[in-house]
Amino acid sequence: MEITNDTADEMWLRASVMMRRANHQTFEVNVDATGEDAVSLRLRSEIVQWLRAPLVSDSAHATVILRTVTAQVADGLKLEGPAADEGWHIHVPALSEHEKGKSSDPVIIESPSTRGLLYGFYAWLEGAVPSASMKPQDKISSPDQPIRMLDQWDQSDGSVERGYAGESIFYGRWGSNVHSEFVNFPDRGAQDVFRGDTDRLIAYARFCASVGINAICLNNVNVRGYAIRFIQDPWLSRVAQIAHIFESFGLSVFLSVNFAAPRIISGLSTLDPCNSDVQQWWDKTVDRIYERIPHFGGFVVKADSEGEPGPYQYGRTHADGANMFARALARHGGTVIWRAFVYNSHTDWRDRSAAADRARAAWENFHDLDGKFAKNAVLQVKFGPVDFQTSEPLNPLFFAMKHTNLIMEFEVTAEYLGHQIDLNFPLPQWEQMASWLVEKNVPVSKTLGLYAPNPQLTGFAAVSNVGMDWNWTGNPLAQANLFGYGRFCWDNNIPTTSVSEQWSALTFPRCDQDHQKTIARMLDQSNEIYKHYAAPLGVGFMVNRDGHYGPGPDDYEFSRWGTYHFADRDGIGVDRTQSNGTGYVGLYPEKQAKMFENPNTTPDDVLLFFHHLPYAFRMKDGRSLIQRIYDDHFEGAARVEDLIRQWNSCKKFVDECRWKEVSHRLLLQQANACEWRDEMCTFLYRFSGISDEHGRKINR
Ligand code: GCW
Repeated sequence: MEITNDTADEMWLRASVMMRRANHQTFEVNVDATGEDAVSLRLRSEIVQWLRAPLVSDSAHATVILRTVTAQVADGLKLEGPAADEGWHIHVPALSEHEKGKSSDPVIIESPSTRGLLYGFYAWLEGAVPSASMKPQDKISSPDQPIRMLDQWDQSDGSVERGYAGESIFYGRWGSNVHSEFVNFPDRGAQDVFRGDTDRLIAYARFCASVGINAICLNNVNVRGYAIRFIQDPWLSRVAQIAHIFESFGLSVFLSVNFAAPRIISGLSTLDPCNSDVQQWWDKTVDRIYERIPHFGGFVVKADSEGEPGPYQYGRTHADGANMFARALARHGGTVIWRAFVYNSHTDWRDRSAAADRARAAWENFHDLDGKFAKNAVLQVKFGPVDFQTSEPLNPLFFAMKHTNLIMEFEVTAEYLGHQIDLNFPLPQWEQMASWLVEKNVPVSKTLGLYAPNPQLTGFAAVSNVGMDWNWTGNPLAQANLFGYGRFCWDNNIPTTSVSEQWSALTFPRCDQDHQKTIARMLDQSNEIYKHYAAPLGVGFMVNRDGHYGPGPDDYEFSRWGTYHFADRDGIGVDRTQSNGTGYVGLYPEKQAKMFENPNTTPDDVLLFFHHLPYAFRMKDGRSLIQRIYDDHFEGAARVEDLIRQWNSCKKFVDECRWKEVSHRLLLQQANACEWRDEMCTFLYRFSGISDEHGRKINR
């Protein structure tokens, strides 16, 4: 199979693809991963395809050598951390020697594992593109987190929950463009099918591996329809085919399961996780999965949340629920990932008590269970306590769980961040969240897993943003978000600018360096710009309820979803203080609690998350709260024009297709930003009666 599929965009491998096409250099490659396991086979085929090079058995004459070594890769160079075995060391000889093909000084890529060799190979390939330097050097790198996972919210009918890039690349509907051999299951008349576009899945798996992603969950956490049956044949055999592709690129494959599957599939009368029939049902199911997928990663479970079934119905805890799956999976080395996104959506906006504060929910449901989860169970906690908003403080559960394996969850998909229409590169947000964990100079790479009972079971997961769109992500620039996520999982402290510049150089290799930097700058500014014109200062959920794009300041305000901003004639924001509010602040360790209790020490970004403040409240910069909100919204909208100007300056360096697609979306973003500005300013002016000091015109 060819590396690129002409119908698919090459994302950040574009530069490498171009290099490959133009390359007249001849390589001779020696690789000591000679086994027949899936990763070794894939590594060898990737090398042959990318370098158009023969594999030679004699390393003495090779120009590129890939070899497995111990963590002590070279004199004085050692791979470290909980995922050291996935790290790599690359030795690049001086360019001139290498060009002359001096076999005495080959490129050397080494790692303790074949998976690490694959990562090292891509890293070398990316670094070897003509625009990047190819100085003689030794580079050594290992991932900060052992779990670097993507969650697909793809559904068996081909739709993607919160997906903004077309249909699922995995599943489709009968009659749409799917390969017929994937359709005819003996389940008579099923409309939902596996798409069977193997080329696209291979391409996606390669993108994931090229940025070090090592785990993937293949279906949405809301497990509906035929997806409930993915754990059984005949669906399981299709899942196994997909799993085989991803495993060959070093990704462990997970499935989301429905807690009620034993009843739905086999008619069991109870789902009580402590009932032996239920346990046995899962044991058998898991056994069958491992017969088909011997390296299966495990399950992801959303229970007792947003209408999904769970252990509460049987008077059991989430640890009871998780441990039932953990027991079944442990016999095969699998893991259960249990989501902490559990809240009661039936609240009343008039109720301002602690019990009605949705921000407390994850903590209330889980903090007591610390230490009660099985060793192969991981708790997956959204970064913020509410729901992937533009600005939230770090979920206090990260401080409370001292004996539990933890994953921090993000969205690469832009659910609340502009639907991949508005430019929004969220790396700064992720880094900020992770940095909150840093204490006493212990880096995030260590703090997240500091107390994990199993240091191998800690890391990040994020909802992916790809679909069948020609460019994978709807907005070609949103490819950077996927790339950035991989880089961030690998190196938790990687500076935003270095990621955006790297991505832009790899993705726009025909662009000159200045304009590559212009594109990178657009990305770097984008998250801040979006935050300026969306819900102000961490108050959250002013988004349109119908799909979460654009303003809807009242949409959630009087609903039962428990996400309120409480704007009224006197002020805006949620009082979560200990002295006067819901007491949420008290869930943090003392240092943070002290900072959040006082509006003058609370970071502006999350000010209204923690405090209900009068419009005249003096901000740190001397402006009144209301003026600051007006100013931010005007500034945010104006800065979108700036983005448009910057993109226009790139026109002659970017192919027409991508240029037009991005231009079109920037215009939509401009309209969206103006709508946010006008609606928010009008909304708050109506309540406060306080005019904008600058007398700017609000259009509505
Ligand atoms: O943010 C909310 C989304 C739901 C999602 C849920 C979750 C998969 O709006 O679409 O459901 O979070 O994370 O479970």
